Amino acid sequence: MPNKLQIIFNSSEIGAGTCGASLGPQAIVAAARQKKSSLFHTYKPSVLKDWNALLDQPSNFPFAKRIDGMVKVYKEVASCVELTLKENNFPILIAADHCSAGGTIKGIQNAFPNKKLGVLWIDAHADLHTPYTTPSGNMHGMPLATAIGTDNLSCKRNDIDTNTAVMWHGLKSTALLPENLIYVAVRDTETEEDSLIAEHNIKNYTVAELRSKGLNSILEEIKNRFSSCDLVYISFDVDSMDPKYSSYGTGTPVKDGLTVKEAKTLIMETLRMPQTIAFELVEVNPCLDDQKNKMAEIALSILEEAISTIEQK
Ligand SMILES: [Mn+2]
Repeated sequence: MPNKLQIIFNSSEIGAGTCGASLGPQAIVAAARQKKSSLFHTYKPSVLKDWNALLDQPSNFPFAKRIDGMVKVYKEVASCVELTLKENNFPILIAADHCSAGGTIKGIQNAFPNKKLGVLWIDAHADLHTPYTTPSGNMHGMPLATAIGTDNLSCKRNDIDTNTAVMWHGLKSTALLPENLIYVAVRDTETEEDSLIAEHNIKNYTVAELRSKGLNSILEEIKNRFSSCDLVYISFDVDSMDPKYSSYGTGTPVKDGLTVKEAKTLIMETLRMPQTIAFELVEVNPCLDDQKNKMAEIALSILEEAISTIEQK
């Protein structure tokens, strides 16, 4: 059982293609204040440094934009997560772009180098691109490639410069074995990612499978798949949810996603697993919201439920 919870705000958005996700954590704070919640008084967030000023100038690295800043972001996130876990506290990260998760996974590995990690990745996207395969150069599509330590050279489409190659190599680790990665709701992938998913036989619970088998049976399967893992980390991108049930307040919304209730059930039941030691929520972008601050309000309600679930562990 963890001693206590530690909320961590990471406002880095240098990995995203659309700006505004850096305002996500503060939009969630605004939603809490609006409903007179004292959540952020009870759990005072640690606020990480960001390198978002890099967005005010062109990037020199077209196939891994602002990777010079991303190296720093990974270190910042990893060291905070490592420290939080070593103090036997439960980290809850509220982050802007999903690249944050690459730092989180590194931090977990640094805290527990000999333990086997499982990752539940709830997202519309597979985030398995590398600088060698990316069509956009946006690094928020790459965190899982760094965590499993792949270049995916068999699908190479870009010739990258030496600086990018060296920095990319530094971000990679073997913190996560592909067989211990489970996707939920991934539905917007590119062929280079599909090839890695097939090569490593990575399981993706599609929204259709989840509805046909039922959430309870999917959760049983997830528990079985994680039974050989010592630790579990949940990485939740709000774009896993269908914009028609949530809102368009996220950088890359994709239709046909989860309902808010399905997302909550998946997260809460996985949080109840004894091995689960970290949770992250990412990609709330209030600049893009078509319904005032609705995505942040939904994120807040997920956060509140997650906290009460962890408190009961
Ligand atoms: Mn996503």
